Amino acid sequence: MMPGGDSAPAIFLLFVLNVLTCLPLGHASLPLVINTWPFKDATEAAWKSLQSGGTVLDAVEKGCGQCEEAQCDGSVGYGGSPDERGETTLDAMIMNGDTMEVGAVADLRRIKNAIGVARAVMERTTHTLLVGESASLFAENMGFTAEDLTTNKSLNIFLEWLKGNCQPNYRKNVFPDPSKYCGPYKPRAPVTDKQTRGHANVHSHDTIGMIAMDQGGRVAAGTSTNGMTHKVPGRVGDSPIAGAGAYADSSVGGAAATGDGDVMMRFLPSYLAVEQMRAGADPSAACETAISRIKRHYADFFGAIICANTTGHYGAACNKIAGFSQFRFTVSNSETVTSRVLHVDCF
Ligand code: SD4
Repeated sequence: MMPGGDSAPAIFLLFVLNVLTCLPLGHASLPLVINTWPFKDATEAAWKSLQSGGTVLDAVEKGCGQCEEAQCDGSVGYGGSPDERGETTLDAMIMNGDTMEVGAVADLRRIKNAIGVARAVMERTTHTLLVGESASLFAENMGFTAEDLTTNKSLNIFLEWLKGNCQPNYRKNVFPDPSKYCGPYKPRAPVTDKQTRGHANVHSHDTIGMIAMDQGGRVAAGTSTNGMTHKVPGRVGDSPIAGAGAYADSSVGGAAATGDGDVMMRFLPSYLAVEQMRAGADPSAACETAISRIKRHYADFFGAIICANTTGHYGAACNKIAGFSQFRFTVSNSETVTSRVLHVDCF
C-alpha cells in the first residue's frame, strides 16, 4: 500500500496534474492545430475542418490549401518566389502519423494546389515523392487544373532581378562571376568558393508548416511553399522531404520547420525533434535541440521549428540572427477560442 492510505493515489494524481499544468509550454489541450508564422486564416481553416468532423489529414490539407490560395506572404502558392527563369514552382508534403504514409511533390509546375497533389500521391500511389513535369502530369490526370502560376507580381520580381544583374543568386564557383553577372554560367576551376551566398533570410521566408492533432491524439503534419526566390530551376527545398520539412508520428507528436531549406534539410530537424520527444523531451526542448544541431555547423542559418506532443503540449524554437530575434507561430485549441499568434524568442 502507498504511504498515506487510500487518498494517496488521488493526491499523486493531483500532483502529476499540477506538474503538467505548470510546465513552461503552451497550454495542453486537444484537438490542436499549430502552424508556422502568423497565418491565422490557415489555422482557422484547419480548425474548422477538425470541428466539422474532418480528419487530421483533412485539416492539414485545408489549412495549407488556404495558404496556397491566399498566397500567404507571397511565399506559399502561385505568383511568388520566381526562379532564375521567372517560373513559380511548388513544394509540398503531407504525412499521416498513424500509418507513417507520406505524399509529397517537388518542383511542381502549373498546379496551384500542391498540398492536394501531395495528398493524391499518398492516397493514389504507393510512392512518396513525385517531382517536376511528371508530378504536374500526374496532377492533371488526378483532376487538378493546370494553369500559369505567374502573376504580374512574380513577373516584376523576376524582371527587377534581371535588371539588377541577377542579384542575389545561389551560384558559386562558376564563370562569369555570379556576384556580378547573370548567366548562363560555366564551371570555373578551381573550386575555391566555400561561401554560401544569397541564402534565405528573413525577407524570403514563410513556408507554411502545420501539425494537426485530434482528440484521440492522431497526428498529421504538412508543408507548402514556393521555395526560394531566384532559385536555380529544379531546386527542391526541405519542405517536401519527410523528416526535414515536417514529420508526424501518432505515438509521439509532430514537428514542422521553416527557413533556409538548403541548409536545414541536411539535418532532418523535424525528425530529430520528434525523436527527442519520443525520448522524453518536452516540445520546446525538442525544438531547441533540432535548432542547436544545425547551429553547430551553420551558426547564422535562418530557421525555426514548431513541435507538439500527443498530450497537446507544444513549443517552438528559432536561431537568432540579425533581423530575426522572434519567431511567430499560430495555435488553435479548445482554449484559444479563435486562433492565437504566439511567439518565441530565438536563441
Ligand atoms: C525552402 N524552407 O524552400 C523553404 C523556405 C522557407 O521560410 O521555409 N521559408 O527552403
